[in-house]
Amino acid sequence: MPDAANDQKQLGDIALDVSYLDLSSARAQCADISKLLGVVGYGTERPDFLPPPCPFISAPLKPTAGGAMLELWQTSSPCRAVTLGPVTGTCSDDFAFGAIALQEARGKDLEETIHATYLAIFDFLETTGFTAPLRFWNYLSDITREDAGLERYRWFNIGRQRAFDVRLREALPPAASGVGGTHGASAIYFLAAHAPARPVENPRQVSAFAYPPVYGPQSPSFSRASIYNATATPLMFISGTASIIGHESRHADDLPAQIAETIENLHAVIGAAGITAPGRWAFKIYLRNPAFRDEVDSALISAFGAFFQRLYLHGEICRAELMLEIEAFYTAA
Ligand code: 3EB
Repeated sequence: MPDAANDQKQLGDIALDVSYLDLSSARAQCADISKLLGVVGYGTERPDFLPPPCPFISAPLKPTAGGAMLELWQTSSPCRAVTLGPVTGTCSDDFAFGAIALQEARGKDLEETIHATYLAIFDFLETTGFTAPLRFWNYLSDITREDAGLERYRWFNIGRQRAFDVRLREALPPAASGVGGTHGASAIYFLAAHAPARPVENPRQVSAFAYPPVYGPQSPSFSRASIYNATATPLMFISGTASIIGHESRHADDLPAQIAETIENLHAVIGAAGITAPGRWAFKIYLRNPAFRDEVDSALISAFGAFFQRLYLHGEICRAELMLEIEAFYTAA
């Protein structure tokens, strides 16, 4: 079983799609970048075969299988590159993609860096007319380390929310993932559209933005999932999902139980979104220990079948007791 099972379908009517590919498979896909929104690298810097206009960011996470993997976001209309401040991005008719490699900072400086970065993202969104962020990925180095009296993830949450307070047009935050990098610079990337997605919460969990102060002075600003219906085929973005019930982590040090609880949470949020139609799924799985991979993979196959993409990454989950976190992207087929 390859680390990322991948069926090479044509995009056709699908307005947005992701592929997780190794370098040799990606090479062919990158020959024509006209509909490529952007590329994220895991365990690799920018590949030499990727033409310069296409945005690329190297994420500070490595594939659990070793080697390199690329995440390719493709759409069905032509993409043009747009760079604005620290954001390198693209716009198609329906979607925008952007990425920022962060300067390392500590403590209050980290809060300021995150605040400035999110303000720059909103500048990009306003300038391009893609005013609705659909999905953020936040990969933060040393995410659980304490810096100047506060955990780095908590400084991050304060900086992000300060930007959302003044610039986010929607009442509820978009879907997101927040994961600790294992090497190299922190990175943020995002997808945006002209109209917002509909936020979806998980009935088994307290909304992250309503977490009590025990998790930090500023609760994390993300929705558990969102549904985007403005394209011909509905899309669903599921945020990083872990073994959390209510607001509490469950099953510390019990891998099988954390896997089962995480899958229950995925089912719950899919149910809350009302997704029943068959479609294409892509899962990104963050593992505290690469050795967890086979056990998680068999559980995911039992739960969802083998015909979807899976990308396994070694990352630090933002609570010390959590062993894995799973995010997903769905497009009705
Ligand atoms: C949690 O449920 C796990 O801060 O953007 C998951 C998804 C997590 C997104 C974020 C954090 C974020 O609290 C961590």
